[in-house]
Amino acid sequence: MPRIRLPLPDPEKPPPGPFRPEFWRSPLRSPQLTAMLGLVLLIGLPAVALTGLLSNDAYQPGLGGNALGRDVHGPLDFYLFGWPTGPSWLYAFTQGAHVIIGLAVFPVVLAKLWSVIPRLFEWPPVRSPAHALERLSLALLVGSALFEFVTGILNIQYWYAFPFDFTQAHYYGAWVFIGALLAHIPLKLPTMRRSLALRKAVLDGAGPLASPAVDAHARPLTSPNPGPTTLTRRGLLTAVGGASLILVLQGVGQSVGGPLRSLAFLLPRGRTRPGPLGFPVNKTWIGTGLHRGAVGVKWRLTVRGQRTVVFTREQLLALPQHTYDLPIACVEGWSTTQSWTGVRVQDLAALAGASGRMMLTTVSLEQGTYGSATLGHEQVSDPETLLALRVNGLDLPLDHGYPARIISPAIPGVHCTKWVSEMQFQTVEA
Ligand SMILES: Nc1nc2c(c(=O)[nH]1)N[C@H]1C(S)=C(S)[C@@H](COP(=O)(O)O)O[C@H]1N2
Ligand SMILES: [Mo]
Repeated sequence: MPRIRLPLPDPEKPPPGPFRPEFWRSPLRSPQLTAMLGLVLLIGLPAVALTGLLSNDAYQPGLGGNALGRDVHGPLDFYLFGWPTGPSWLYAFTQGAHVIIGLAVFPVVLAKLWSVIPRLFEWPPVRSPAHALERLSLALLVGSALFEFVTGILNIQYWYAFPFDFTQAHYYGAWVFIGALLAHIPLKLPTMRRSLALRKAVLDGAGPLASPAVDAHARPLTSPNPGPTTLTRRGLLTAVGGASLILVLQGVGQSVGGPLRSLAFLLPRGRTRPGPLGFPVNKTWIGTGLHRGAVGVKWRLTVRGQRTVVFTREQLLALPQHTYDLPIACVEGWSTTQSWTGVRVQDLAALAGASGRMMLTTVSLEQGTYGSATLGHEQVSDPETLLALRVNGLDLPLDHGYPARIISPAIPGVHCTKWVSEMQFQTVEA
């Protein structure tokens, strides 16, 4: 058998173009720049990941029909705790933080990728099995980071430009990202610390910068053939920081709302389409395509527990009414607190003979993804969880879910079903 020889690339002779170190001419690239950006991401990225996992928990995907929307759960579908109902602004806070910090670090991620781009064209592309593994983990890290940021930002703009389900893709993409990040941090932490220490030594007057020799094989980030300086490093960092700040203002305007809402120049809801009471409408009544008659005098609410009870809106209004200030906090990051009045979900459970640890499935007149949601025991047993009939002292507007909608403290807005027609209480094991 003749030995087959693969034409291995000559390590000394990279093909022309980006594979040659002198192709990369920016005088700004250096291990120190990469380390500074890395330090910001070392704090920012775990914060985004953690608040994202909290958001997943708040969606209560373990309950039928919620979030991941699957009945079969894989090994990564774990939820550490039942989502609490207090403080009522909890989800508005964690999700606002997820969106704001995510927006803030996005320009830093792009700058960091720019700072290491010569490494993408290392020559030879693969030196050893270990090197191949390292490059694969980097490909997963960069790919999943870009995927998470792009899908997240498109999603908060309500631009569903992708053919797959956002929640599932963003959730499983996050696990790829978290795994790759956990592998990357311990590998690169020593390099980052050495680069920052070196920078400090230079600032303290210890002499000219020398690249820290951490990995002798890796392509140096500093250009061997630097072009003229057109932007200082401080100028670059100011531009990146400025971009972050603008996006943070957008995020704060969107999440905190109120007068700050006018800051949110990218806001897809509320600025361009304020609701009838001046707070955002996610899906409008017209958007459901339902017939007006469906919410007229013929509308009934069916409540199923041990027995089935049917209510007209007048009968619901004749039950004890309670008023609470509660936020609607959407996964897209916006939130708004209003004063809701209606019947306690607890009271409706009692009228249908349901008791003990319960979960509740709400069904809307509207069918489809948002037409049903499940609330867990924590929500059902909270006295502030209402079937709201009125908001800010007025009958619910059609756009906000007339004749009746769910409102419950600290949960994602997507669980606050509008145009409710049926409530099903089920007893669950403790
Ligand atoms: N039937 C139905 N209920 C719904 C929705 C919907 O599209 N259809 N959107 C949900 C989402 S995602 C949010 S954030 C809130 C928004 O409530 P609002 O439109 O009254 O602000 O309603 C929730 N309830
Ligand atoms: Mo939402």
